[in-house]
Amino acid sequence: MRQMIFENIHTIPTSEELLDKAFRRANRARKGKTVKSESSRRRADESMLLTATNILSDNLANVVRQFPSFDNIPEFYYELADILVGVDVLKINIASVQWAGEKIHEVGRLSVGKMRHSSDSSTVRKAAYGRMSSIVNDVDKSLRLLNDARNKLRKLPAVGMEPTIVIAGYPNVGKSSFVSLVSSARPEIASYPFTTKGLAVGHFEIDGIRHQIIDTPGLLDRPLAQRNEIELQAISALKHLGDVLFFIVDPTGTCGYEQDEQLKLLEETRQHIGMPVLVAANKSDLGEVSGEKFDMVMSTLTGEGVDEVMDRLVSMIDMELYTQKHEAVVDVD
Ligand SMILES: Nc1nc2c(ncn2[C@@H]2O[C@H](COP(=O)(O)OP(=O)(O)O)[C@@H](O)[C@H]2O)c(=O)[nH]1
Ligand SMILES: [Mg+2]
Repeated sequence: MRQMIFENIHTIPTSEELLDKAFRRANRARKGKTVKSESSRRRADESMLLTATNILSDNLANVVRQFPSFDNIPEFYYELADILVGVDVLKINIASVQWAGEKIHEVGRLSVGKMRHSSDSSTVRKAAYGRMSSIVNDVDKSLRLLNDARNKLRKLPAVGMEPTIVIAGYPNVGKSSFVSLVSSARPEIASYPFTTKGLAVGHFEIDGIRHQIIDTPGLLDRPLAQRNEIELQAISALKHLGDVLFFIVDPTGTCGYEQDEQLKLLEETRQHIGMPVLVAANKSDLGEVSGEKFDMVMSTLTGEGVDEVMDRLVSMIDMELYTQKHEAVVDVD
């Protein structure tokens, strides 16, 4: 199952587009109605006003409804939304739009009431139009901000809720080779802001349970000291996604990095990411590897040790914690 948290938010109209649509429909509602008598004129005005009220309040409510309740989304998405836009900013602007929708509803209702006791229904309607326009124009900034947010948020990766292994290690140690080797199909690339390469997501099944394995090119493959604040947050958001971290070392150094350098990155990553870590030495086909610094030894070229690594990774996933993490998640339609 993939999470659809922000993917389905439609384009959010500007105030001008909203008002245009509402008054155009209202004019159409008048058509076909005779305006010969005062009572028929009033009926036409009433029908126009109701149409405009409904279109505006429904559309504004619809904007609000499309955003998830931020208290119920997985922490991974919460943190990313916070980095990209700011959850407080989102909440404030969503609340403004909600307020506008409710206010318009109220103005419409009161004005229709007023119309019934007035001899000039068209003046009442126009006054109501004016108030509605100014309410909608007042939230134009919020609508634009939410539309920008929507454009950013919908690019967040749609990742599954399966138990998840996150991979780390310097470039060329064999991360991609490992993901390809253990995945049942070609890894999919999920876009992830802050890295042009996206996340490579593979799947496999063990004991009838679907798991996912995620390679994070450009994120967990170099020292944190070279990162800016945003990148650090983007990395730290990964801890909400992963249940276990798999760190691959190439002790042969053919990757172009010394083993000591790689082990330094390991320690940093271990501290920053806050999940259980399994360390494997890869490329065992190239020569003997002394095992003390590594939990496992493998070769993604020959496949040696890979099954054992997989068993170990899966057994390290704390399923109780995993369940807790996902309990709060509600489906968003
Ligand atoms: N000899 C040997 N080469 C490997 C092994 N695993 C990966 N490689 C090679 O190392 C290079 C980098 O591998 P890749 O999976 O792209 O590393 P990544 O940058 O960590 O994703 C490629 O040329 C692979 O063929 C291995 O177990 N043994
Ligand atoms: Mg790679």
